[in-house]
Amino acid sequence: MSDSSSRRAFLKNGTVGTFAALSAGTPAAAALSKEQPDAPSDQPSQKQADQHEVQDEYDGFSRYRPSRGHDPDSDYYIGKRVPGFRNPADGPAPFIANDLDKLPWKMKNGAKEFHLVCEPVAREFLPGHWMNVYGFNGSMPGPTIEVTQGDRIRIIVHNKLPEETSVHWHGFEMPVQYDGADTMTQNPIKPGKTFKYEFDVHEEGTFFYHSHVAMQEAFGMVGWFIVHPQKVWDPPVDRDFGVIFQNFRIDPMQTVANSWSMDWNWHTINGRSGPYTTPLVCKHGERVRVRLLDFSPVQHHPIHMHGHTFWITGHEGARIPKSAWIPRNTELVGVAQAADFEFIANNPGDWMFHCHMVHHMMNHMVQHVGPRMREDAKVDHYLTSLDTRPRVKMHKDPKFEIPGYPQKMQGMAMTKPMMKELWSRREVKGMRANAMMSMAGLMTSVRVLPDDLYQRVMESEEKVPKGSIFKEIVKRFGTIEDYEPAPPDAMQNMLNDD
Ligand SMILES: [Cu+2]
Repeated sequence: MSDSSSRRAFLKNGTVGTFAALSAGTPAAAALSKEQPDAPSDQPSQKQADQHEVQDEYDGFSRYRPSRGHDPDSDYYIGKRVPGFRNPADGPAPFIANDLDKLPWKMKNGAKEFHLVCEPVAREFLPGHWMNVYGFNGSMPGPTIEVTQGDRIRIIVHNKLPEETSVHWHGFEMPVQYDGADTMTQNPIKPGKTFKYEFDVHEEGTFFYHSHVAMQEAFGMVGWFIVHPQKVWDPPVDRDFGVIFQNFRIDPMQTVANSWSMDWNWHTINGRSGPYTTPLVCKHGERVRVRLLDFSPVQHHPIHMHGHTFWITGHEGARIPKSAWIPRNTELVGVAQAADFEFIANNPGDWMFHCHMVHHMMNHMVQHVGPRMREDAKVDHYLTSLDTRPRVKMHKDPKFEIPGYPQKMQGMAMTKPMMKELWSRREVKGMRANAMMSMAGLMTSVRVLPDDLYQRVMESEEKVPKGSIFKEIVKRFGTIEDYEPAPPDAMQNMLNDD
């Protein structure tokens, strides 16, 4: 057990001892709670590391139960400056963008050197349903570039697309020749060619990269570019998640986005549609950051989180001074904007985290056609045979053969293999048996789990029955007498047998 986790166990168990004065409400606690966040702001020293102690409660706000605190002007109102368990001396919490890789680098001639490959990509939006999009290094969105403030970086961009491109480093203040805005700042990178971008990163925050060709943006060409600050942001978080929200127009019978469209029917979070989106799993009491980027072609997303109130602590430009942080439960994130949500996970359960636009909470919502899936048609076939597009087989189920919306729309064609794949993921273990029915499009969930349940879900290999984790949370934190488990076979009438 590490020092920090033993301190944590110590504090959670409420053992009386050296730290008894930290109990909320004592004069010492009040003094500490004022002093701690204002600790000297250089690199964390050993002294600071030793000082990183956390409390269960701050000015009436508890990290373990729903609460707001006593005074809206308090630093700790709705958990505003309540620190996570992580010791800032250990550096920033690892950045996690589920379902996306990180782009490796090597130190060369004084710079972190990355190789970024622009290419057509097949992406599995839902189990078994692959869409043909554009991306980077085999992924859409592309792999995450992660650096530290002050780094010099070199990115060699390889163009393996069948057309010209350029890559823009969104938000960075660098020498203009590397801005990637063809043809204003560079010649386009021709197919098969490379281009070198190199600059010093003096900023810190939530950035991203993307093709600077508009139609390629609508094909999905984006990726995270996270810059960790040299000094860990205060207060420290335990989790640092990233989710990229995108819209695509992919007509029935097609697998290729219509990048000219002004309407959108497929929606992805990190390249997957609900319920294939991966839940953000954290432990009860932790401080959590979710960085959210809207890289949809034209539509904005009001992002709502259930069961918690979060603070907006940063935007795509920079970290926001604490005096300007805003508490919300719904934040509107516009196209090409990013927002950093931070909250204390003080309310255990499986909580929806989603765009609140009705049409963004569905998959393949297409007027007069209904929710039809299709088999693969490769992007190269598509582009070379526009007049004779490959036929795509439709599902045989009669309820999907009748045009008409919404009366004939009887749910998504969810096959048994799809359901099996959805439930094979560790992150959904123990959710209610019908949880997958409630998530589509731009929807995912934040799971707040007590330590032992977190261990069962995320770290153990034991079989966890559907609904068992949720029921246990109701038992501990709710009213079990009022709780009805989901009927185990409710998904059956949604299933399409082919
Ligand atoms: Cu939306």
